[in-house]
Amino acid sequence: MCDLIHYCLEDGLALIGMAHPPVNALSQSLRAALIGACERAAADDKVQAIILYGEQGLFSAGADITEFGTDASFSRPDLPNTLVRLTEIHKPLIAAIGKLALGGGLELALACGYRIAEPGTRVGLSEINLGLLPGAGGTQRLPRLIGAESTLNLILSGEQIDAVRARRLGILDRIAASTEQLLDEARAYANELIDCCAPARPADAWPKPAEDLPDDFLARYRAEHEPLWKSRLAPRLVLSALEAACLLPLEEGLARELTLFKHAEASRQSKALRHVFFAEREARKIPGIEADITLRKIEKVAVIGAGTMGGGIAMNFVNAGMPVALLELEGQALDRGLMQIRKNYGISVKRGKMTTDELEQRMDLLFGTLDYEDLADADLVIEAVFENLEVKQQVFRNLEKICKPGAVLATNTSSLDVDAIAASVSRPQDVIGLHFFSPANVMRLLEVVRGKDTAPDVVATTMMIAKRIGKLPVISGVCFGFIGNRMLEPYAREAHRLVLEGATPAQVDGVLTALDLNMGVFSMLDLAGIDVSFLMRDSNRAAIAHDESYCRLGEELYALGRYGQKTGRGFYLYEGRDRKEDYEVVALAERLAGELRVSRRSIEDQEIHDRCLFMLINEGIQLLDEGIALRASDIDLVWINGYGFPAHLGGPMHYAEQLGLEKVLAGIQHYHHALGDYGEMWFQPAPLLERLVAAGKNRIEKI
Ligand code: T1G
Repeated sequence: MCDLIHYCLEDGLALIGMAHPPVNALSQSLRAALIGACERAAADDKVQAIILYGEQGLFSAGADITEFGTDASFSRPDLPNTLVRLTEIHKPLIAAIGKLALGGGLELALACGYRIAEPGTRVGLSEINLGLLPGAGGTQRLPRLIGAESTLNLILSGEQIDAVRARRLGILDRIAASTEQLLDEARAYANELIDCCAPARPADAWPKPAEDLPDDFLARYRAEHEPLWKSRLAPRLVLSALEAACLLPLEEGLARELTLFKHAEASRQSKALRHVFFAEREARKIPGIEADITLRKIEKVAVIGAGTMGGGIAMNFVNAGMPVALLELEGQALDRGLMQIRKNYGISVKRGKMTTDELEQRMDLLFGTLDYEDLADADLVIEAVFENLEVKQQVFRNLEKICKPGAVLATNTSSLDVDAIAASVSRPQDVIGLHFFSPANVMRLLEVVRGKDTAPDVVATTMMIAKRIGKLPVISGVCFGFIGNRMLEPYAREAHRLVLEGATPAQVDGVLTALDLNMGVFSMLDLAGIDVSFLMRDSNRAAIAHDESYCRLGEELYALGRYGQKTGRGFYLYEGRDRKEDYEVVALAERLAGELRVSRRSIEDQEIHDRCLFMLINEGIQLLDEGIALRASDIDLVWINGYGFPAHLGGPMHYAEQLGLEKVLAGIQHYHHALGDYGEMWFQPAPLLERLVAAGKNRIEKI
């Protein structure tokens, strides 16, 4: 038997172990080996039952994603037909599931007649996260096992569920006592099935998957959920596949599923989401830093500042089971911070996501203090104090006196110069930027800002700890705004300038949300606070090239005390959670345009799209050229996970490649000439963009 499959015959049982590390991705070679082994077992009279398991423990993470979009995806034996064949084997086939069965991995287990899993197993049909739908029987077999509604919820969530819930739903027949006992219990299960002459496959638990549902269930489901799907294709295809499961015989349903899957696989949205999947894994790899570099031990964490950011940052580590010392200067501020953390966890308890015991266990990991001395044994210290360079430098000078050698000293600054902060201590090699996005305990993105002196092991250690606390770390070099906020500047500049030129905030935001961005520029600024963006720009005036032609609108609103949602008025009017256009803002824009001699006109949506997006893209390409961002896909991850850019567009860089770099450059050149002095000043194509187009390239990379 080839090395992808371990085949063992013992006491009438064929044990077939999949050995295709790291995740038993069901590539063509593994499919061929698997079907060969199963056919061998089916044909062997000495074999009375078959057990399928993951040789290294993990069962399977599904189809091989690298095959999608290539001929290998459906190269024989393709997965759908492989699984049909497994269902035809006339002997009990038991899936012994270790660790994970995702996507095609779970479909493989569903093609088996019986399923037993180890206690820590997680299963799911996660194809939706790749812009796909289950394409090897999941949309047809699972409804016949657990019903249409449970299947729909599981597929559309794309989530992994634990073994207990999977057992309760009926996906698993049994849960082994432990990981170590999984195979033994699978053997015992197989022998029980043999002894009681169990059928190769039990009868469908739900022969009519929707028999307990109203006739209009799917129509109502679509009507209720479609607005949330925005322009996403995959959820709509999933619904069509479930409809087939409810209305058609299995064989016809499988054919329908295959048609829908191929449509999804060929879609731009799935290509974009597959790009994002691999981008997230690529982001962990830092050129010049060996994957096996010795990391610093991080067991004790300290956070300085118990405000919104500091509290959120502390929660990340507490959630990962790590003790955190939370330092404040005043008792009241510390108490407020600890109370807010407790309140945040209390919301999770109310939502049933946490028990009160778990809340107390987490709070017990928090140690509030007013004394820097209590930070002496911390392995990692993160400051989240007021966004002012001098204040932060003083904090680091204090840390230098207190912290043990080798402690990592991190700043949560969102835009200040990390090198200037590092220069305030004599151990700059221990200093790094960890830019959390607010709310820090929710947002996945973490910009890891590498100073010029930051030690490689400090970079590698923080990348590891980021993953440990469930963050998506993206490396950035030091510049104003790092990657995300640096790109936000020109993107927001165009939005502001367009309002001076005749658009309204709602029109600009409408164009951006029509592209499926979570929020437009102005609703985002109202949420973050016009005061916050004003103070950030005010404290960095030298760092941001700007002219008042677009800053004045925000500055006037700031001066009027209109900070956005927090004051009920910003670019919009807020009544509770309702957001309304405010014609005073339009009148203000008209006045400012007069003062600044900006001519006003009716503006097409396409111009709004092109000016905002092309300037966003241009800045990203410039960041790549400067070496601030390591790769274009990192930039995509920042904007998807930090700014709500739709993942099904792949991020601004991937989107630019889909639009065509030539078109982006032509658009920038057009506005360079079409907008007078303003255009000449701001619509400067990034040299790398010009070089890529001149070289006939449409893939954004440094040349
Ligand atoms: N195919 C190919 N490579 C995969 C893979 C997959 N399914 N899953 C992981 N890898 C690679 C990954 O790129 C990385 O490679 C290495 O394995 C370790 O992964 C027909 C159509 C399983 C939870 O969506 O969610 O089945 O960077 O770094 O953090 O209906 O990987 O080391 O070179 O992520 O421990 C459905 C996707 C596919 C699961 C492990 N399956 N994978 O996370 O390690 S579509 C999925 C994951 C499908 C069928 C449909 C995670 C993980 P490298 P990792 P991890």
